[in-house]
Amino acid sequence: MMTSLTLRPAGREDPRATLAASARSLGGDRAGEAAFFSRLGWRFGSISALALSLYGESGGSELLARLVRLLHEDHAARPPELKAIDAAREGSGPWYLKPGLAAYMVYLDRFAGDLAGFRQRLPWLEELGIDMVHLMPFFRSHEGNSDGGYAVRDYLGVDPRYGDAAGLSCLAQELHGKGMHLAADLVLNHSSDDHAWAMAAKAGDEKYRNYYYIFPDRELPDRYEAAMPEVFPETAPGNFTYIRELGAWAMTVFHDFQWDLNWSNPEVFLDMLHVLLGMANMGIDLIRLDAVPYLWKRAGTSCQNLEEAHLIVRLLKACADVVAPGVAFLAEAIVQPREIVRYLDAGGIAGEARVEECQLAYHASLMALLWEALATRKTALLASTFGGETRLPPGTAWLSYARCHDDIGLGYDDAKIREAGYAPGPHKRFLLDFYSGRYPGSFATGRLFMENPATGDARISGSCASLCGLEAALSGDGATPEGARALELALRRIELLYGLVSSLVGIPMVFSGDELAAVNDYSFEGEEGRSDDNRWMHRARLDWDAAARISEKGSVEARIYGAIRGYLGKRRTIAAFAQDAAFRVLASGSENVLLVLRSPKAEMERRVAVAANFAPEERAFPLEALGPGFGPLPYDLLAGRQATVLGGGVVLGAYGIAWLSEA
Ligand code: OTU
Repeated sequence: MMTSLTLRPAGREDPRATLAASARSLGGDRAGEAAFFSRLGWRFGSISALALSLYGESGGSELLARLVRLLHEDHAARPPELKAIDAAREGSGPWYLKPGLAAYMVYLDRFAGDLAGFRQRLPWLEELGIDMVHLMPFFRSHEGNSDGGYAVRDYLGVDPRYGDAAGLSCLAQELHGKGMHLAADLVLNHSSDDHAWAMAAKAGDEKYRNYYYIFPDRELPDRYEAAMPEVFPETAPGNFTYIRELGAWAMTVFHDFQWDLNWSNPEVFLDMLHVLLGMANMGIDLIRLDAVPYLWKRAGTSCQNLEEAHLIVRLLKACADVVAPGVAFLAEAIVQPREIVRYLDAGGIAGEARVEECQLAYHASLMALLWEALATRKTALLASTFGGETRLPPGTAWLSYARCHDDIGLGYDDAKIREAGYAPGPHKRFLLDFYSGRYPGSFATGRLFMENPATGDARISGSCASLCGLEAALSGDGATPEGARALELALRRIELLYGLVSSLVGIPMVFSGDELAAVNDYSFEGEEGRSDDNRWMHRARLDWDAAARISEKGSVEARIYGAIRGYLGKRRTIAAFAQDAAFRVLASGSENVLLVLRSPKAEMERRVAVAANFAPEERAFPLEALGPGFGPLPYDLLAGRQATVLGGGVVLGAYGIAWLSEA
């Protein structure tokens, strides 16, 4: 297939010309081939430089030739309709910057059973205002406990419980037909211990033993352990597991059945690249790179965010640009704020702006800050951290969210915590107590996740609604004035969080169940393989009886569904809330009020100020805080009327949020 292609190391000669000449000699899909070779020429410099710097010692040019052959084959296998989408996307701006784009994260089985059921439920998402669906892991995974599908056994094999590859492609096509997009996980840091590679390793196959980090004794594992934190200290302490069949230790940073893949082995790179391109060829538009900070390990370091992890993402990206240029990457990097942005780094050569790593990343810092502000009622840390963020490089955007399937990690910048007047340790303790309901007067019903007595660390589990106080309010007496107030405040907190997620920055994401204010589900406690992982309490099974209540006036479901649908719908019409519109935190003069000015790219469009009150009582901020342009009575796009201005102060109700438009 590749016989006429001459590979040259990146030198003075223009590889584009060489490759285009090779392309001309090929038959078949001429236009497709020409496009492939033109993109290969465009990205070849990066591909060869990255491959050589990562794997140069393990046979550089041979590896490069195999890599290009793989790209060519996976491109040949790319269905024509996806190539047509690629071509269309290359001609327009990035699809994920489409105005108003909103995402939804959902478990197939908990929402609709399987792929076929999911297609029937699509109208639910369309009605809500969703245009991108992230299906939680659906490839075949570990028997028994599979860590919610994050221990993958067959990277391109759709779990028969959900359907098959054809069903997935049909869903992708249907979504594309509706102008919607599909996101899915590439769990690239580790495979399941019953994946064929791990099985071969256990059977004594040397090649596959080298796919993992396997050590004959504790010498290296102990050196690694000295500097590595633990991800699941309660249920999977340590980062290594003794494997009887191997008579050796495997690196298992997550659970003991999730073996870390050895990305310093180029064979792993090539196989996983093929998996990535295979996913792209199924019609997946956005590939979520699970646990991406962990991709490279070096004894003596935390084994997170190492430079080589970034190089791997860059190499994967350059390769995807050649085969499936319409596909984007989403970084799942739940790490320190300053580390997260590095996965969105844009590089590129003079005059040619292009994204070198991921186009999107979860805004985990914003998520954690929102919960911090809700507990403290104060916006100092949120304002200083969020306000101090630099603008993202062109072509990238945040995915903003309040809740997802994971725990809430309290990842803040210690210096900023001190600036806000707290001590990092006690402040974290307070938040943990608050959200696990131990703090006197807390409204939240949550639990600690993975408490580590050695470090005092823990994270938080619980659904958005329960952490906002709905579970407690519903168990109280709604007929009493206190009960009614507790319910009202809980609902307002949910509205506040989703209102901010929809307007502060980036693309909003709804976590399935939140649109119905689903409270914690404790049935996981009796379920095998789940009882020791309390993240299951916030992974809602969508309650379709509750869903029917969205048309019942006065119901909790109608209220929250209506609010979220309203945010997503209104956001679509507001140029200042575009994914790449600028933001600036303004001084509100109130410790409870966050004030953020959003400015659209086009100057003739109106700016919009987002004002949010984190106190359970009314608050006001001075009209002048908005600066000139908003007039004496700013218009609140959310309420659909002019804001209340009293004595020069803009009034916000308890937990109130307003989207104030320039006159
Ligand atoms: C991810 O999360 C997934 O979202 C989890 O559901 C998986 O269990 C896990 O990977 C293993 O595949 O530690 O507590 O910086 O924080 O990857 C969740 C990223 C996790 C990690 C994150 C991980």
